[in-house]
Parts: sequence; structure tokens; C-alpha cells
Amino acid sequence: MFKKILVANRGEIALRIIRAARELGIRTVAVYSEADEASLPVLVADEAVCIGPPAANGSYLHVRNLLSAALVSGCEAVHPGYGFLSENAEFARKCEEHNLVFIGPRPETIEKIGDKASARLLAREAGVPLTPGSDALDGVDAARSFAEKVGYPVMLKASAGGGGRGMRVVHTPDDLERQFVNASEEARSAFGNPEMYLEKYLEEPKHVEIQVMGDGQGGVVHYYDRDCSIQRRYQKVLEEAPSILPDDLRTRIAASAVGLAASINYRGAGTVEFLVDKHGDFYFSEMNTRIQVEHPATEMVTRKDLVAEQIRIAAGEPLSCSQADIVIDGHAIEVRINAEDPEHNFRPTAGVITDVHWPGGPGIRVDSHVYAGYRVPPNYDSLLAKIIAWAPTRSEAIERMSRALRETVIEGVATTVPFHLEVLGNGFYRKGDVYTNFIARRLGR
Ligand code: MV4
Repeated sequence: MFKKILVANRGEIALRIIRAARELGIRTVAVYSEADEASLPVLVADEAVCIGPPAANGSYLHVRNLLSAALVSGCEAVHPGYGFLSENAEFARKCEEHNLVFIGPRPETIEKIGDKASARLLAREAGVPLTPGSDALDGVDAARSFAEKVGYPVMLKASAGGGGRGMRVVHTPDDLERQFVNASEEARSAFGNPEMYLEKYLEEPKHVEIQVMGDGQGGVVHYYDRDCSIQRRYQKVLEEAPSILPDDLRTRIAASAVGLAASINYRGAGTVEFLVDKHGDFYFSEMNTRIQVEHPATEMVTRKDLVAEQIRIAAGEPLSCSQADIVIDGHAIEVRINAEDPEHNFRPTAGVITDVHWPGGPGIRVDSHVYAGYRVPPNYDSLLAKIIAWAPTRSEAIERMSRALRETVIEGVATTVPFHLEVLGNGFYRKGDVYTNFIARRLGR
């Protein structure tokens, strides 16, 4: 096992990685920008290294500074967390070149799966159902003929996009003409790659994702599924595990995900995203090659430590459990507490958190880097905490989460706590009537 690893991230996920490492007897080196000098991961890690100014480009995204921090402090491996460089093949490769183990998939895997058009090809070869659509398009003419074939509306997606970035719904041929050039130019400037493909647009699907873990030698297990349908502007708001599906469908989706991961000898933690329509048909959407924000929902219902498993696999150990050892018990809901004001269109709030009181009691887990007196820097995402509620059934988990949110006190900045209570109290949510358009359609937001 590693003796020391670099935690190449910040906030709650940095703390999460430090906790897993410590339980494995591994020393940790935190990195921090000048804006995070007083952050909890810096205090809790065994060592900490400043890697640059507040702007992420000069710190958490600065490859040379991160590599220097790892090498100078004698780390053997680097955990990238989520966001930042976690799905950057170049960073993974640079780690390897410096004899640092990248705790994640091989760089070639990140490349092949990170490109959404290429991921579609791999999924097709693995026999995974795809949304009707095209491969990479070489121009607007190709786009038009594919759109005719699958029928409008269609969704234009950037090959280099993902997670909702670089996507456009298109209703008519005229629309397509205009949007194709627009979207392609936008993708060129945002991702450095103008390539686009298109899919038949699915009306109000559910977002169901399968947590997988591979040993890099064709061995893959899954940890069942999460529903992440409740999103706002492609940002997940609330996630739950398991998703609300008939068990035979759940089994078939999971088998597809494992088939895809096994076909590419996947190594480490990954998430295979599917869209599920009203008829119960499911379609591959994309695969994420990182640990995800919502992983604790899965941890609560499986009682497995996914971050510890990532580290063990990176150190060359085999998968710690077989598929038969992974069993769902009960139901978990996770909410993201963001420093955003739901009364003012979710605008980010910055400033000092003057007081904080987290919920507790049976079945409650809080993952957070926030403490009383903490200043929320304006430079990064607005996630302050994740509250996860476990209970034997979904309706008990809803009650328990509502109870926990009413216990929660965060003073000094507006947060999304009241908004989560609104979702949890909604009759359609309680019935399990969730799909991508839920917040707009049922809450008018
Ligand atoms: C779609 C779609 C409808 N049809 N693809 C959003 C995130 C990205 N991973 C895939 N996304 C979507 N792809 C087709 N062909 C609708 C969405 C979508 C969505 C999906 C799941 C949960 C929330 C969503 C919100 C808006 C759009």
C-alpha cells in the first residue's frame, strides 16, 4: 500500500479523500490555493503545500505546481477528486511520467471515454443501447440528414462536452442550420474541439447512473444505481440510491454498464449514465471516469467505501468484493447544500459563515469542509456540504432528510437548504414522479 498520497483537490472531497487515506494508514499531503489557506483539509492533512493564487488556473488546475508538490513531499500517488484535473488525460499521463500513480483510469481510457462521440462507439461495440443518433458529424449537411432520419426534436451535443455542457435542443431544420454553427463554435472556444454529434431528443427522461469499479484487467463490479433526475441547469440538486425502477430493469441497466466497463478493461471508479424514458427503454448517455459528488448515496446503501476502494485498486490490489457481496440495503437521499440564494435565482453568495450547526441522529451523514468562521471564497463552485440521509425505505428517507434539514443552521450566507425542503415536500417527488424537467414543471423554478 502507498505510504503517502497527494490530494489534488479542495473542499469537501479533499477532506473525504484524507479520511479514506487515514483509515488505510496512508499519510496525506493537501494542496491549497492562497484563498484556501485556512481550509479544513489543510488543517487535517498530515502536510500541506501552497500551490498558487486563488484562480484555479494558477493552482488546482496548474499541472506543474501539483506535480512539484507531489514530488517534493515524497508522494507515491495523486488522488484528483472530482472536477479540476480529475478527467484530464494529460494530467494522468504526466503523473505516470513522474512515477506518480494517478488514482483513476489509464490516460487512454480517460481520452476514449471523455470524448462523447468516441464513447458512443465503444458503447455500441459493447452492445449497450444508444439513443438513436449519429457518430461525429462532419458538417451541417450530415447533421440535417441524420435529423431527418431520427426525426425532430433532436439534441446537438459537443463531442468534448458532457454533463450538459455544449448541448442544444433543436426543433426544426432551420433551427438546426443556425444552432449547428453556433454550438460548434461555442464548443471550439470552450473545449478546443468543435466536433458535434446529435441524438433524438427524449422527452422527460430519468437520469439513472450505475456506479462501477474495475480492476484494470477486465474484472468489473457494479454498486447498483442512483437517480440524479432532479437537476437545475444541468446541476444536480438532489440524488438518491437506489433509483425508482422495476428490479428487472435495474438489473439490465447494471449489466449494460458492467459490459461497457469490462469491454475497455476499465480501472478504478466510474459512472455509466443512462437516460430512461417513460416506456422503460434505457439509453447510454455518457461515462464519467472519476469519483462523483453523489458517491455517498451509494456508500450508504451498500456500506462500502468507494474512495478507499479507488486507492486500493490504484495500489495494485484486486477488487475487495465480488458482485454477490454488493447488496442494496434501504434507501439514501443526498442533497447538495450550496452557497446560493434560491430566492434570487440561485445567485452565488460569498462571505463568512458566522455560525453552523449540522444535523445528526440516526442515519445522517454530513460531508463538509465548512466551520463557524469559514469564509466562502468566490473562486470555486458553491458546494458547502452534502447531507445524506439513510433509512429502510424511500418514504422514511424523505422524512429523515426533512427532519435533518430543519436541524441545519448555516448563518451568514444564503443556502439551498429551504429549496431542498420544497423538493422533499412536493407530492410528485414523494410519488417518485421524477424526471429531468421536474424543477421547472413541478416547482416553477
Ligand atoms: C439528453 C436529454 C434528452 N435527450 N439527451 C443532460 C446531462 C447529460 N449527461 C445528458 N443530458 C440530457 N441528455 C437526449 N437525447 C436530456 C438531458 C437532460 C437531462 C438528463 C438527465 C437529468 C437532467 C437533465 C436535464 C436537462 C437535460
